[in-house]
Amino acid sequence: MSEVFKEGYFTEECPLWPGRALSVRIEEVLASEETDYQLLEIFRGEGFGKMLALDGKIQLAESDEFIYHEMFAHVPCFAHPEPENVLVIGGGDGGVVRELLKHSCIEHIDLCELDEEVVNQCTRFFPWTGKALNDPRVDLHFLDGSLFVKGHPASYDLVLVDGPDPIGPGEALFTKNFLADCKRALRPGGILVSQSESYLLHPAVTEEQCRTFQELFAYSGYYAFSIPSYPGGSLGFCIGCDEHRVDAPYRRPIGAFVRRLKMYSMAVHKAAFVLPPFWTKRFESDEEK
Ligand code: SPD
Repeated sequence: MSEVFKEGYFTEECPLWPGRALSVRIEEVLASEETDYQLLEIFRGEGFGKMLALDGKIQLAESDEFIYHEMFAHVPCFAHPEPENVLVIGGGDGGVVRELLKHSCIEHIDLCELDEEVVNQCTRFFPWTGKALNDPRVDLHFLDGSLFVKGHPASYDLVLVDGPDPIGPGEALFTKNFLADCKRALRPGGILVSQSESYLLHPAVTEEQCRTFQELFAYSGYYAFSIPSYPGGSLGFCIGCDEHRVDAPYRRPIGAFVRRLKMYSMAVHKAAFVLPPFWTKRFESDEEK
């Protein structure tokens, strides 16, 4: 049993935000195993429902995963005129794939997840996300995303990097080399999105990621949203495209699609990119400050 299960609580701590912790009272431990790559734990947390943690870091909570996954999938999908072919790196819980599959224009998704056991356990304990991975439009690849994308032909309309924190193996997914490889796998007009932590809790990590996206793409941005199950209660994604802005939708959800969304709307898409001056000033030139 993990050290993070102490006195009936799961506690997440991280050197990226020292001296602070997020604790959740455990109602029931459902799985705890050392896979070939990491410590995987699934438990019921009071107020959050079933939760997944990898190496002591919360990845998923039943109560609010829709916030993360809708914002991750629909912002780039609706910013693109007609995405057909998509690569997801990480995301073995299936949540982002579930949201991508709501777009009838998407014909094919490659999902590259290092740890097959994440898919096995999520399919068992989180069928509402995991079962999306059985869709015939999805191909699963169990290998390191940085190897999969290196030298890959420019064939994707969207590349989505559902990375863990930039500590240990996850660090590679935050490097400029890796993100440049992801960019090279995009077709013209393609969009790259990457989990970029909370600008409130991890400002240095988010700032560096934003600068990398600015260097790589003609148009880039960071969008943020509130989500209580991650430390700091917020998270965000960097997004980049070489052909057009991505901070407003190109298309809009209509009809039955609107009823399948709990988080995403056109207004939420645009609002998520609006950030306060204490943050935007970091990116102003000396003359603008
Ligand atoms: N510190 C928050 C890291 C979130 C990482 N990814 C979550 C995976 C959900 N599909």
